[in-house]
Amino acid sequence: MSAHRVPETERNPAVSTPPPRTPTLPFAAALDAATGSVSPAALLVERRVSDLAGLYADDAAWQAAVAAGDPLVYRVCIAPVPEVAGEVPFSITTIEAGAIGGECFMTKGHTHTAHEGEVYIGLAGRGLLLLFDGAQARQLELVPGVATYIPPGWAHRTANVGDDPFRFLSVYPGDAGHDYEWVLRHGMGARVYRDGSGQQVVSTIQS
Ligand code: S6P
Ligand code: ZN
Repeated sequence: MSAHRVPETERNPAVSTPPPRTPTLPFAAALDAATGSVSPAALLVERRVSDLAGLYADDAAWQAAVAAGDPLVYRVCIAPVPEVAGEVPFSITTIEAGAIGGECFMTKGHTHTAHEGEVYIGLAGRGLLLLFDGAQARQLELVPGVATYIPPGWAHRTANVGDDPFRFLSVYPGDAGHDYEWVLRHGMGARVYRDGSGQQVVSTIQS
């Protein structure tokens, strides 16, 4: 039996074809593990302490850090790949070494709005990847030579647990989408503190 075919003339182009855009051409990018640059890059996102309202446990320490110069916490250098279905964007995140109220410098953290995963690859320094699905929390060491997998449905955040800048490459589906509100409301199931030359992970899951 032959499949039913809609004649070309009867198709609604507004429904069956995605909006026209310039096709992305193949390209190579230079990744600099010493500076965190991606070249060519389309965008550099910078997050300072003041951009991280409501994320650190010690709000007084957060306010003091804003008042004391509002230092840069992390930046993301993003390759020129469109964030649309079918494309695979990538970027390098650099988190500076530091802490607020003892809690390690970290990214905002987000969930993907689509059921899509992601891969993080360690490039420099020492980091911890925090994962939370709303019930279970996991923490994975992220250092050079290690790739970590973030499954669909898991919120993710990274923290610098070392004394030098921590850098990693992220590669994700173009239609993943980013929801920051979920992490603001639910947290990450754990917080990471500096503890001498190491780190201490404290669970925040209520039992
Ligand atoms: C994107 C990927 C990373 C983060 C970056 C900054 O899906 O997970 O590129 O965007 O590490 O973190 P955040 O939580 O501020 O987006
Ligand atoms: Zn992500």
